[in-house]
Amino acid sequence: MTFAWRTAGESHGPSLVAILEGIPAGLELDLARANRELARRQRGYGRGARMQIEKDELTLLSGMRAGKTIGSPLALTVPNRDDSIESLPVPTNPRPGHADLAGCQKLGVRDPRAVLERASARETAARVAVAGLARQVIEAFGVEVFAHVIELGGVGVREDAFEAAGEDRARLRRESEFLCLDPAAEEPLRARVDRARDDKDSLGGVFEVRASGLPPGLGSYASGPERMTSRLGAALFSIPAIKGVEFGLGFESARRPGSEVHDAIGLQEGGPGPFGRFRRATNRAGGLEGGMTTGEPLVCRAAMKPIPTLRRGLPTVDFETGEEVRATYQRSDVTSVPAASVVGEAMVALELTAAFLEKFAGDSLDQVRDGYEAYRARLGPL
Ligand code: EPS
Repeated sequence: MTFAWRTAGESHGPSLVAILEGIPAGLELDLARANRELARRQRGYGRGARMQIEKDELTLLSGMRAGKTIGSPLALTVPNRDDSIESLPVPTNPRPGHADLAGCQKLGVRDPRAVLERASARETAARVAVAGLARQVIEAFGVEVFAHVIELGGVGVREDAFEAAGEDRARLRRESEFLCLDPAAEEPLRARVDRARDDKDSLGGVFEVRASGLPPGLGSYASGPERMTSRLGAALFSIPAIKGVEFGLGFESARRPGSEVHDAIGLQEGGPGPFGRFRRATNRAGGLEGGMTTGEPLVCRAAMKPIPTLRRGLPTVDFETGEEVRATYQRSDVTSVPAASVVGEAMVALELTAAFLEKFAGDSLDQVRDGYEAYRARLGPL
């Protein structure tokens, strides 16, 4: 079965739901692993009242027997505690920056709730649940995907935060209110969010996603849409509010001469490593060349705009009166960049899983492993 997933559900409907197919049979699935990701998505300093209400947890309805996948579609739900969709007021004006106005025009209605219930970033909880299951395939082959916040409201963490954190990174991120890796940045970040809250404003930021343990050759140089760069870019841009994505040096590579951009190819000391005998002294490409993974760590960053629901209400127009008014405020987050980093990690993990299962296709995990081992063996002399 081809790898594919889809979500459904409104922000204040009874439940978010998702179907995931193409996971090979015989994978031991750890549901708690996925629920930990859901809990992490709810975290972060600057989130609003909704996260106090919800306790996102998935229920798996199909695709598993005796703790293992059976090769059939996995169906899951993440119920909403706030399921008040039928009683919530209809906003009389569209919020600038949200899907409200273009969505109303698209549907030919003056009911932003018809649009915002699905356009809300609440949908990303379903994606995190799907990824929390799917990524267990690539984790079984040693692939680790890790996201952390590197900037929020213009306040940055130290540039070498990932390297400096080393093996402590999971702990540092767990202990951070911003899911970042620089303890010294916590205080200025908190102050920045407090100031925005006092100003009745909202804040965006940047997160970084890294993936290690990837074999070279995932993706394709042969067709544009199959390039890993296209696929990962689309995956990250599919997250609401993402305005920019870069890989490796990204925009900076446009400013440098070629000799300071490309990663020289050398030989590994001590013979073939897990993925052949070639090694890069640098990884400015961020683990992608020619639309394929290089075997070096994948490094990508995504920029998130501030949430468009502001306590101070941005200028807009009332649908009924045609008068210029301030957008209605019900509740929202001051920032959800930490949550977005969890979603970004999930989207990258999903796309890598898809590409991995395309290259090493198999109906069972054993068959996938056979393909993977044969590929690795061929990389030995290469
Ligand atoms: C979200 C739930 C929403 C928002 C947020 C994402 O809850 P509510 O709208 O009921 O307060 O907190 O939605 C947005 C940021 C947005 O722009 O729509 C969640 O679960 O992540």
